Amino acid sequence: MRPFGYYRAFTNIALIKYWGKRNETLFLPNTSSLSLTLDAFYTDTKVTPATLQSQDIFYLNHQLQTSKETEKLSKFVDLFRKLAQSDEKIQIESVNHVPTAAGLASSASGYAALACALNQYYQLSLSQTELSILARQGSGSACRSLFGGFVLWHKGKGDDSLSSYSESIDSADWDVAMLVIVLNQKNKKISSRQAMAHTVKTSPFYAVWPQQVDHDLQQIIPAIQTRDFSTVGSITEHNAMSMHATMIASNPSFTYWTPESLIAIEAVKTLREDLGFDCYITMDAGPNVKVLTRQSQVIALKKQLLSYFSEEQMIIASPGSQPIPLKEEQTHVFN
Ligand code: 2P0
Repeated sequence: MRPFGYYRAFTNIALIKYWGKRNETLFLPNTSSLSLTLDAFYTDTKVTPATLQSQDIFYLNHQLQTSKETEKLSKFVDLFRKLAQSDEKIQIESVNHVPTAAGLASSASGYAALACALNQYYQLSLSQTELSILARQGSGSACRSLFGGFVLWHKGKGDDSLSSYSESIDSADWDVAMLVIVLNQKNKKISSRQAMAHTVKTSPFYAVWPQQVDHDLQQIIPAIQTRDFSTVGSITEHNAMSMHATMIASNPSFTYWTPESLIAIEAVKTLREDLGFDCYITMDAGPNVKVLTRQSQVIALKKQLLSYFSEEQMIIASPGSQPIPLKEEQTHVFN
């Protein structure tokens, strides 16, 4: 039978953020971080032998990618080829299932899906933990998408790659949801990779960031375990605001926030303070605002936010699972 790998991996949103690397080659972070995997956004990735064996071939959303893009991915595939003692070239077809123009990062689900598809293709039988270590070397946040629910990515020690992996700490099969408010990207986007390096180098506020992350993790993990939603929410919101403060304090300063982001932040705070919704904000390397809320309140919350944003701008997500294998007959998504 012709070798084949085909997986779906879900994206994740950090509640305690990863911002800054201690080793840029191995993607080793300065701090641990914690995320929630979401069911609404995912990547499907298929790996098959390359038609011509001279080079890897990469299609993203049905478009053949440039040799520069493909080379980046080939370096990642080399990690698996080394383990499989293979020099075979492959074809990778990835489709991101993220609503059009959502501007949500897909590198987390992308590298997680690719790691799983390569594991299957090369019949490596690697564990989820081992796959999280490999996915990390494609994009840091990808290592958290190897698991479902609430996921902790351990920062690890020194330059020891094997010490920095993720694990699921709670399945999140309780009253948890996320409402993603999709906003326009007006500023020129600075990649998160460049942005975090710039923050580490120039922001005086970055000096206190690792201590804050340690403190936030110590508080949020027991709150998740006891399902203390409002504590989980307030730590999440404060952690995100603090990460963005480190960026604003970098030199030259920058921010991913837009005027619409501020409108969303204020609206969510008003609904919490005036109407008693359990809703808390988090934001990443873009203007979109994600609202951590209760599954039991998310529809009513979305209704309230319709006075600010359109139906199409708001996407409800539930906790997602670890990556799932797809069957060959499901390849219709590639047609
Ligand atoms: C996170 N972000 O924890 C943080 C919060 C964005 C803000 O991880 O350089 O694409 O590939 O390791 O994982 C986005 O950065 O960066 C990210 P690389 P990545 O989710």
